[in-house]
Amino acid sequence: MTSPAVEANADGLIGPTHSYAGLSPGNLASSLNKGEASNPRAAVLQGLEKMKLLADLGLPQFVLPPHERPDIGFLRSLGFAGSDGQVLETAWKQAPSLAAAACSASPMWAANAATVTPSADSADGRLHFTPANLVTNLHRSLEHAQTKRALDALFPDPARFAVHDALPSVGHLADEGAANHVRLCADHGSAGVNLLVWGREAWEGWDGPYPARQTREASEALARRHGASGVVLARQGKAAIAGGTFHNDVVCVGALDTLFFHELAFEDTAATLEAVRRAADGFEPKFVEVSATDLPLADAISSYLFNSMLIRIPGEDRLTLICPTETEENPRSRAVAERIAGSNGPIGQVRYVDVRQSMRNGGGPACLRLRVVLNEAELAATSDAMRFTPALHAKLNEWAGRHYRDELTPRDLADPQLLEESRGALDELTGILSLGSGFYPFQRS
Ligand code: SUG
Repeated sequence: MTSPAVEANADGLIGPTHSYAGLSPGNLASSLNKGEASNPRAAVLQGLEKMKLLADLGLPQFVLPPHERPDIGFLRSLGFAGSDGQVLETAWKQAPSLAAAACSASPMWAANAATVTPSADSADGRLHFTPANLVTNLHRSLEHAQTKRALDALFPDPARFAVHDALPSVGHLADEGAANHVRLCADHGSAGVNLLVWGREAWEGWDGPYPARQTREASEALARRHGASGVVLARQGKAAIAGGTFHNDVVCVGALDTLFFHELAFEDTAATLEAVRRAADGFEPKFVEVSATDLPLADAISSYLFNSMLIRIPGEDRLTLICPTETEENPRSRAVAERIAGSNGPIGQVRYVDVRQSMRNGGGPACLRLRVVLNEAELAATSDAMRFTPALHAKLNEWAGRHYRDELTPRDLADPQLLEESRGALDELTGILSLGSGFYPFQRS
């Protein structure tokens, strides 16, 4: 069934504990910047500017609230006791790695929030979401329950939206959400191809230097529970993972009929492209491949050319690639981006955005957003209060200016005062985004 639809973005609002704690092995930027001071205020403002750009270009834009961090409930579940401040202080003294996990602002990377199947592709005609269990990294495994709450708030009508629980939190079903999913289609409202990229099989012996974060079994389960059509499963390139491609979206992005990817993205490129071609119903997919000669994998990863947003600006024929400024600063990456935009292929324009604070943790423009295809009735059924507008932008800028620090070292995360500041910020945000009382755990106790 085809009905007119648009692609909206829901971005993770960057939280007050944004920091560089080196929590993600295999994510080279996270390891490289471990221990550096961060600037949470600059980070959240950069994220808001990106949302503004997309909203100004005519794409519906939503805000997903940060999670409560430090996650005192998690630390209590591990036996730390006393007042909330004491829990935090003792955890930092006795188990700093657990405490660091409890403080991460990682829910900002909304591409990992969930896997999304638009209603045009689902068996029951609803729009399906499965929050990702993110079990590969401890700090990220704490996200899915609150992510579900946020998605329930943004997509409240169960007749139109199915917000599932995460897959069981076990390594066999390790799932990283939309970062390993690309949807191709003739237009957003018609049936698409759902390319699900996995890194390892649940029972295989994994011997790579870095974790493969998505299992084949998890990807299959997502497709099954969403009743997704047009499914293509593909194995991520092992060499890509070994080089620091912790999610497929570090080396691949797709939109409408176009798949833009690095030569090493898939283990078997020819078979993957052939399967996509076969699954495409009523359109001819366009493949834009970049060779390792033109752009060595290491440059692709440090400059995040492929972690760009690929969008069609309303009224334009060709696609626009929204890259991070790091792409512009890398001569090889920039040359590739400009050559592609200068050719007469499907991508006609490149723009650059500054999301440096997030980039230093391995999160580019594409990581910060969850794409959701919505038909008119679905768009009308979303939460108005979570829609990004100039008025909300002004409010959030002012709110961040009052609540966020402009410098945070990993050591500051142990400060009970930061806990109070963060809660104060989130309490006020609950009202701004109309999230309802008890949205955050600290509001319920
Ligand atoms: O899961 N970084 C995130 C980055 C996620 C990027 N998302 C996508 N590619 N879609 C991760 O590795 C680092 C946190 C730290 O080290 O403090 C972190 O979690």
